[in-house]
Amino acid sequence: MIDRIDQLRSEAVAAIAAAPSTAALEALRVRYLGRKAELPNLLRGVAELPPEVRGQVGKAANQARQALESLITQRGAELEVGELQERLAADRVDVTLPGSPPRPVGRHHLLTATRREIEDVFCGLGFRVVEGPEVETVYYNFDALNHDPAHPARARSDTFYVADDVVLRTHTSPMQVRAMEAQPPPIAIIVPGRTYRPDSDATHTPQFHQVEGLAVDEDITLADLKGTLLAFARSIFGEEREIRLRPHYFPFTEPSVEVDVSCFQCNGTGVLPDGARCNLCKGTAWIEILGSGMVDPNVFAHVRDYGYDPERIQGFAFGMGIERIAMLKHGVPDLRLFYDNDLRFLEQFG
Ligand code: 2U9
Repeated sequence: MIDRIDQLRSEAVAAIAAAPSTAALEALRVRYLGRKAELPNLLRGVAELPPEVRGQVGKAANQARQALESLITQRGAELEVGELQERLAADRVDVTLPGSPPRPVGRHHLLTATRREIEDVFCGLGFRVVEGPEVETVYYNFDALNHDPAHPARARSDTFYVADDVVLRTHTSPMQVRAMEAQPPPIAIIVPGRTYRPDSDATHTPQFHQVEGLAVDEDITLADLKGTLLAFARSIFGEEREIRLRPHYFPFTEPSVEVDVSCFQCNGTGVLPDGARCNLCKGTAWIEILGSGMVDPNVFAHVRDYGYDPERIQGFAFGMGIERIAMLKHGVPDLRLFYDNDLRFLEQFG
């Protein structure tokens, strides 16, 4: 009987030491120490054994049971540690990973990139960016900007009318009037945004984009206008550029000028290195980029009550088409490319 106990004990010791998991260990515990197992059964029968072997067998069986119990406890602890490590390794979440699969990064449309570039230049010169409504009243779009009641731009054929006194703004100038109503001088703002005119051909789309600017103070002169626009032209078209002002007419400025930049293809010579006439400036050495002028006192008269006394203050204003600036700077041959959404065009920029 002692031999059997020793045999059971060594068999169980080997199996417990090799148990691959806590589940397998539990199965071994049932097999060797469970209610129906051989060793406990033997222990229960010890009382019925003859007295001369009772003590020896009881002792051996008891020691075997205790040894197996402590081995199982020890092996169980080992397995639990190992299994916990495995679970931790398998379940680990890397909180530094992106929350969702990375998407391809997009790019700015060339018109957006150009608008931002223009905004950057004027912000650097102390201007603030202001935006306003695209649906405007006739008062802000025309009357307050010194447009004669018979001005041709007011015609139903030249402006999108939403109602008799409401239009899609034909320029961003209305917002400059609103900005003056909101703030006394000095003021220096630029107003980028969508504008609308019912033109549609190779060089006009019914919706286009403008940036207009306005600077008003007691001592603003045409020299400030020229210095500001020279800095702008050089930032956008290159530090070697010059500008020139040509007399013009706009309803809201007096005097008014059109502004040219020296041609950046032929370096302001009108001639290409091979002697051919420059095709960009058509041999004139200059390229028109925008319109501007000193704000007409009649415009200030509309905002006199907001601190703009035409006798005390003066200012300059300018306006440019973002499409035109982008086409010139990047050699875009056709305005419609901006609106076709052809990726072969869009992916060349930004
Ligand atoms: C106020 C007073 C004056 C804004 C100005 C221009 C000249 C101009 C055109 C450029 C090309 C429009 O996009 S375009 O067709 N604009 O030439 N704009 S001065 O003058 C203002 C604006 C607001 C209160």
